[in-house]
Amino acid sequence: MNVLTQSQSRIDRAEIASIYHMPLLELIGRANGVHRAHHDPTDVQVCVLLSIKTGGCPEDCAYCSQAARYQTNVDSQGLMQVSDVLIAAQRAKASGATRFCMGAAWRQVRGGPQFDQVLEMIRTVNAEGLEVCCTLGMVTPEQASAMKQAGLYAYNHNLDTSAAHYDQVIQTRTYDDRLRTLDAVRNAGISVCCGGILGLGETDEDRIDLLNTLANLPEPPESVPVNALVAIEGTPLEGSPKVSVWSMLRMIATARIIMPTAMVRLSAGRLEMPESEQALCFLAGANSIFAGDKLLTTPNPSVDRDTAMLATLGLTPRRSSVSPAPVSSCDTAKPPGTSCCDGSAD
Ligand code: SAM
Ligand code: DTB
Ligand code: SF4
Repeated sequence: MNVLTQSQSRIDRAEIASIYHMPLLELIGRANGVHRAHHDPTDVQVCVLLSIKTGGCPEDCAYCSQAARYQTNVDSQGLMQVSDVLIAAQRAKASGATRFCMGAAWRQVRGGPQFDQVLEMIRTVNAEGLEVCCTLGMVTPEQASAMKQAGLYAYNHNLDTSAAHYDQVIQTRTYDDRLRTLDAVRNAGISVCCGGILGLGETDEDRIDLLNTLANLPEPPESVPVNALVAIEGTPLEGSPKVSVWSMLRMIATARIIMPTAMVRLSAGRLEMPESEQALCFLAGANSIFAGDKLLTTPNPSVDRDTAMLATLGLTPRRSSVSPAPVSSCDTAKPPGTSCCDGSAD
C-alpha cells in the first residue's frame, strides 16, 4: 500500500520540467523505452464514450459544448434509458472496445431516482464484461462507494489544467473541489482516470504543474487522458488555435515517463490529427484511444478508419480485464490491481 501523502512528492517538479523540456526526439525515445519496459508496445486499449445525459450543465467550463450558458449546437437530452445504454454497450463490445465510459453533463451527482438509474446502468454494462467508467461530475464518498458496489471499474474526473490557470477556464468550481472527488473515488477503491486538455491558453509551466499534480496525487491515476481542445463554436474558447502535435507529444511522453504504469490515452482531438501524427503519439507512450464515431458531443474518426490505422501500425486492441461475472461482494476500499476481485492491474 502506498503511504505517500500529497505533501511528499514522488518526483519533484524540477525533474518533471527537465524531462518536459528535453530535445523532442530524445524525449520521445526515452518515453518509448519506459513504455516498452512497462507495457506491450503493440497493445492499445480501445474505449467507447456514451453521453448518457447531454447539455444543460450549470458549470461554466470555457471549452464545453454542454454548458447551458453558452449558445452551442448541442441539443439537450435527459438521462438515457438503461435499455438504450445496454444496446450502445453491446455495440461498443462488438466493435472491439473493452472500456465503456458514460458521461453526464452534471456539476455533481444527486441522490435519488436518477442516481439509481445510473447504478443500474453500471450493473448492466459490467454484466457485459466491459470495464465500466463514468464521468458524472463531483461525487461524495458515499456515492463513490455505491458505484463501486454496483461494479464501477473507473471514474474519469479531469483536472484539465494547472491550479494556477484553473480560474481562467472554470469559475463555478475550484481545483480543490476536483481533488476532493478524486479522493472519494480513490478511497472507494475505484480506478482513477484523470488528465487534462491542451489548448486552454495555458503555458508550458501550467502543463508541467498539471503533470506534477497528477504524478504526485496520493496515488497516481491508472489512466491519464490527454485531450487536445476541440474548439466549440459558441464557447469562450471558440476560434482557439489548433494544438500542435509537438505539444501533444511533449505532454504524452512526459506523462509516460513520470507515470510509467498508467494507461496514457490519446483522447479528444484525433479527428484533426493525421495518422502519422497519431503514430508518433503511440511511439511517445500513448496506449489507449477513444473510438467510435462520436466522443460525447463532437465527431471522432470512424471505427473503420481507426481499425485500418491500428492494423497499419501493428497495434492490437487489448483484452478486457474484467469478466462478465456478477459483481462480487468484495467492495473493500482497495484500488484496482490490489483488490481480491479485480484480478488485474490497469
Ligand atoms: N461533467 C463531467 C465533468 O466535467 O467532469 C463529465 C463530462 S466532461 C464533458 C468530461 C471531460 O471532457 C472534461 O473534464 C474535459 O476534460 C473533457 N472535454 C470536454 N469538452 C472538451 C473539449 N471541447 N475539448 C477537449 N476536451 C473536452
Ligand atoms: C476525457 O478526458 N475526454 C473525453 C472523456 N474523458 C469523457 C471527453 C472528450 C469530450 C470532447 C468534447 C465532446 O465530444 O463534447
Ligand atoms: Fe458541465 Fe462537465 Fe461540460 Fe463542465 S465539462 S460544462 S461540468 S459537462
